[in-house]
Amino acid sequence: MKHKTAALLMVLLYAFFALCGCTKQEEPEKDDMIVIGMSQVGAESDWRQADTASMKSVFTEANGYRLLFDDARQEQENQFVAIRRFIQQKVDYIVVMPITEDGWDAVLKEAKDAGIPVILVDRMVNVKDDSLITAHVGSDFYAEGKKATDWMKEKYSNAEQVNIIHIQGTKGSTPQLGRTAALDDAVKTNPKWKVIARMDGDFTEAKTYEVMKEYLSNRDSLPQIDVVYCENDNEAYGAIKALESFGYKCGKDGVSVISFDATYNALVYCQKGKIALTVECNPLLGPLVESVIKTIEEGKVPEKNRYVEETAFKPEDITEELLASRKY
Ligand code: GYE
Repeated sequence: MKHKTAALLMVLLYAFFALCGCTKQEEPEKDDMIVIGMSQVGAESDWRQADTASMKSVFTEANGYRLLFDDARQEQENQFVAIRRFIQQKVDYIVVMPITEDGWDAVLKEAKDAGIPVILVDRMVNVKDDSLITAHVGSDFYAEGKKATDWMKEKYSNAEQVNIIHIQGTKGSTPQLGRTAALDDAVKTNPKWKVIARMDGDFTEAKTYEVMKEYLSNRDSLPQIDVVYCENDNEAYGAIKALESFGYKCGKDGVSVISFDATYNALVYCQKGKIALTVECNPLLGPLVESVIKTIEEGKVPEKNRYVEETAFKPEDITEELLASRKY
């Protein structure tokens, strides 16, 4: 009897707390959490995975954030869908790594009309109204490309002719546009440089391996290859694999493979001499995005554009200490 009364009391108490929404399960959302809707490009490269890891390590519940993360799988349309969902969910900030630059006016206007600040990471967008973007953090891709072409100028200063294969990244993306423009400009001012082939590697190893193998399958009728300018590390791995499978030597006295990002594996390739130059592109952008958000939370205006410091590595620059300390 006693037990029955106690059980009844428990049920009544539970019903009472459930009604006023005070039970443990029905705990209201902690409204001091900053909610971030993030639309990431995909997982196409080592760089991208390091970038995602950096974001996820900063925007944790322990740090006061609720992160709604969406992987667009390299499709811009998926980014639009995710952003519209974030707007409906009334997130506090929208963080976007835009795949390509064009086509953003409408969806970003919707975010602005909803009063949600948009922070761009890594890549940029091409919009008529600059006020659609609150801030951008990332790299100066033209400057990265120039580091590569400056190195080429020095390396081939006495060459009669320099034959270049150019493997591009995702067409219309900011890193592709910047790194391509730097090469194009350098080709214009170096009459001995010749782009003998230009292919789309979409920033992936698999695609580059495929297009390079196809190209090299006519090996006997091909001119000499001096440089393969790959717009990221993963493209360089695919290119090296294809070149070696056709008997080409990559490195000193062979083909100079250039890459961008300088992630850990590329540094190892470079140490072995297979990559002649790897230009750094820093993916650890989580802390910078957080500093933009903190600035806004303090009621201040963040810097509109923030570029990260970067360098470039040749085989002789790769020390064991560098490899041991590399975080991506
Ligand atoms: O270089 C490449 C990635 O946008 C900077 O995208 C980024 C580029 C990076 O897939 O590896």
